[in-house]
Amino acid sequence: MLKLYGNPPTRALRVIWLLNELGLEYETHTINLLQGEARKDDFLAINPAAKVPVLVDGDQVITESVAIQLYLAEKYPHGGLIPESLEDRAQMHRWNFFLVTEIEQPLWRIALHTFLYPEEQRLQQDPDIARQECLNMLAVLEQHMQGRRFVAGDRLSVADFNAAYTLDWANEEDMLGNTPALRQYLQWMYARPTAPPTIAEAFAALQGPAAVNN
Ligand SMILES: N[C@@H](CCC(=O)N[C@@H](CS)C(=O)NCC(=O)O)C(=O)O
Repeated sequence: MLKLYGNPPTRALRVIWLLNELGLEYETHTINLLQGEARKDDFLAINPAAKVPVLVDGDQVITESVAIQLYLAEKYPHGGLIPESLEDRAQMHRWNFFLVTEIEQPLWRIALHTFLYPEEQRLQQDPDIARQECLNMLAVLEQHMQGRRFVAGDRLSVADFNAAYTLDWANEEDMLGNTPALRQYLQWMYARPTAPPTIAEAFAALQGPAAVNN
């Protein structure tokens, strides 16, 4: 059976969405990052980068959340999540790269320099700079999504599950105020019956029922 290392609210959500969408069974292996479980020898043997998610499929070990999404979509073509035409596939790849390099990258810097790095390593100005960079790139995606239902071509593809998770993250940082098309798109994507918890829901679940009611 497929094994997924990593759990919500991490980037494992990108993979969980694909697994749900394709109706696949899998085992979850929880890795507690805060307790350093990703740095233990048994996990480092699977991913020397000490990061989640990781998918293990028989002898195949795949890291990188978007690479895992693409692997699953190709291996299980019944979902039709890889566009058939070269042109639409190129657009899917274009937006997948854009999402991780232009939108996720500044979001990650904000997380690193506001709470993940020890205080003495945090760069004071970087969160503001990263925020502006991210807003600029969100405006580009907003423009692209005018009148569109899907990121690449005219049907659902891997880029949509990547976009929805990454935009949910941007939403957590309150960055979608000037992007009505992205807010609408996010609503459509999370209305899918296969949608995993949002990042906020996953954090609330980690903190237990009292936190959800607060
Ligand atoms: N580019 C990687 C990033 C993976 C990543 O940074 N995952 C985070 C959790 S969302 C992690 O494991 N962080 C542990 C650390 O950085 O020490 C991917 O998309 O899979």
